[in-house]
Amino acid sequence: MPRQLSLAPELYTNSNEAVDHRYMAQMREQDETPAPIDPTKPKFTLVVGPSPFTMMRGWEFFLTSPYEGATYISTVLHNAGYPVRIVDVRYAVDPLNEAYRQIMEGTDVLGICTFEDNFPFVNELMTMVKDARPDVPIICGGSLVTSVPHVFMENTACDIAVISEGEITILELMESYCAGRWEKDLPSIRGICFRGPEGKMRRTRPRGQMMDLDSLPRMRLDLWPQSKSPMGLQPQIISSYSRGCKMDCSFCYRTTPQVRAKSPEKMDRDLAWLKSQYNIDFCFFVDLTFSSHRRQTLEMCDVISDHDLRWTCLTRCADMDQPRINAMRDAGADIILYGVESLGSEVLREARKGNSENLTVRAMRTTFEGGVRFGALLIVGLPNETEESLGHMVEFAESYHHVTRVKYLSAMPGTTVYRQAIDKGLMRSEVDHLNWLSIEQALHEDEFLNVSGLPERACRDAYSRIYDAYAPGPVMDFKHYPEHFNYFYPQPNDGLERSTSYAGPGWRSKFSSAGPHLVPGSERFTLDKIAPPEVAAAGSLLVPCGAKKLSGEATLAPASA
Ligand code: B12
Ligand code: SF4
Repeated sequence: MPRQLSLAPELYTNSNEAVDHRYMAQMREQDETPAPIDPTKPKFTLVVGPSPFTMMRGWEFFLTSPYEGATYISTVLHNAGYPVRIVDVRYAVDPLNEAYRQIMEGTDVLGICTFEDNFPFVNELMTMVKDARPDVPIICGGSLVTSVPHVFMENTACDIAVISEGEITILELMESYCAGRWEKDLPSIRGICFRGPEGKMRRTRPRGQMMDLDSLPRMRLDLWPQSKSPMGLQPQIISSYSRGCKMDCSFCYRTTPQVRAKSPEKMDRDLAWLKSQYNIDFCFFVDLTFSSHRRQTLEMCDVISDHDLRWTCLTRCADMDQPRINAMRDAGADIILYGVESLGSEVLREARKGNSENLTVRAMRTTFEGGVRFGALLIVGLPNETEESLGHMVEFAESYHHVTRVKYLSAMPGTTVYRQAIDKGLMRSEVDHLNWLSIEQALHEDEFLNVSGLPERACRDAYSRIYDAYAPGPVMDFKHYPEHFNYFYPQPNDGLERSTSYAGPGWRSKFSSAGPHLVPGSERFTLDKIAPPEVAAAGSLLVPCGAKKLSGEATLAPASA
């Protein structure tokens, strides 16, 4: 347990009351034998909104894959007999009107997945739905509403905010709703915020996290609309064996921070199901730190190796050694993503990262020697970064060409960095900041909150050079490109021989990043419009960001590229 916990203390509790055990038992039973869909039960629509986030070449599958949070929420409801529909507008041209249209096709209760980068969409959608159908209750869940429930309850039409893990809470909420008992029950349903009769936000006791992840059902990926599309489900999926992280970095938000893991037997059953039902061939294990515990990592690799998968995962440099890398290689690991973030010792100390340049170099050598690819995740603009330490990071990237993601530091709600940004007056209001976060595309022209105080030019130059030094992602033959996608920056430079020997010559010559189009109206949220002038001047003067040039200057390549 870290010494200083920066996230809300209520996130560190356990779902260990009688009611939790009842629903965990129900989830297990209904995984074996799902209840038949009962047409008299309320129709539950779950909306997955747009994100401006782009991915570098070889990682596009990550943007379009069904993902775990929405899958688990819809699966437990489906298995309990509710008619559930996922409305996935992640890459619709006009996500707001498309989501509204689909909701109006038949919804009794609306669930919305909230993320750091979709506040304006969620906010505007809730207003539209409430105007048309005030009788439809709106339940929000996910990382954003968990980090700032007060913003939702004070500024939006959200009726109920589900905090942290959602499987038990949504089952309890819906059972009570079906029985017409919300008025009486809501104050005692743990893990929610709702509006009391006087209109004031009320927060119930925390739900906490399940201690036994084996209660989770096997994921029903066929609930996603992609499974009914002409090409069917993509064979690359997102999955995990654990939730939480033992660390507490200053810039990172964890919706379910406590470390909990499935048993190897459960993992084996899950992978066998995913393989046989959905014919998957690649998995991104999104455990926050896949290799944190040596014995467990070895056990999980043993399980994975029985399922003939190629895969990738996220982890920490400090949590790698020869036995782990060998087991990961033997189980099919293609590239391992490491949260390097920075090389500056003062930067890493301030960020509570528990990493150092030495550990990074050691992890990189261990990974290379194990025959696995090393992918560094880097941040430009953390507190205490200097021009010198940034320059060193650029040299590191250009020497090895093993970067898989670079981002400007983002003040994510609920984190230490976020609170510091508020204290320093970098935001006019939390709502302004949330609106602004919806235009961050993970491209070099993004606007940024200049927390480090470095010159904008130094940050942008470092970003561009690091970006150009990245390695190919693991899925170069991705076929499920959506019809409406944006393709950025053809890059004729192949980088090191290591990259071409993996991905072939010209591997990023058509585009080097791809992602959805920005949502119409994004131009309302640029820093010059929503932040103090000195803040806009420090991180948005030199290049127009995507939202400023919405007229469409991005390079477009054919959809089938
Ligand atoms: C896979 C992943 C992605 C993928 C897939 C997208 C996705 N939407 O999941 C991609 C690459 C696209 C992605 C992109 C981004 N991500 Co991301 N991502 C993750 C990751 C690694 C796993 C998510 C996951 O599946 N978790 C496991 C599931 C079970 O947990 P969950 O998603 O929180 O869902 C549970 C509850 O939140 C709740 N719940 C969720 N939705 C709903 C809806 C309802 C109605 C209810 C009742 C409950 C409920 O119940 C679920 C089950 O318990 C997490 C880290 C992590 N391990 O959680 C980060 C994380 C979610 N991402 C994060 C961020 C910031 C982003 C980006 C904005 C990029 C950025 N700026 O860095 C983008 C945009 C996200 C988006 N709009 O989709 C942050 C979110 C912080 C925040 N406060 O919002 C996280 C927590 C990582 C981190 N520590 O920084 N991400
Ligand atoms: S950045 Fe990584 S190591 Fe740090 S708290 Fe987040 S998931 Fe854990």
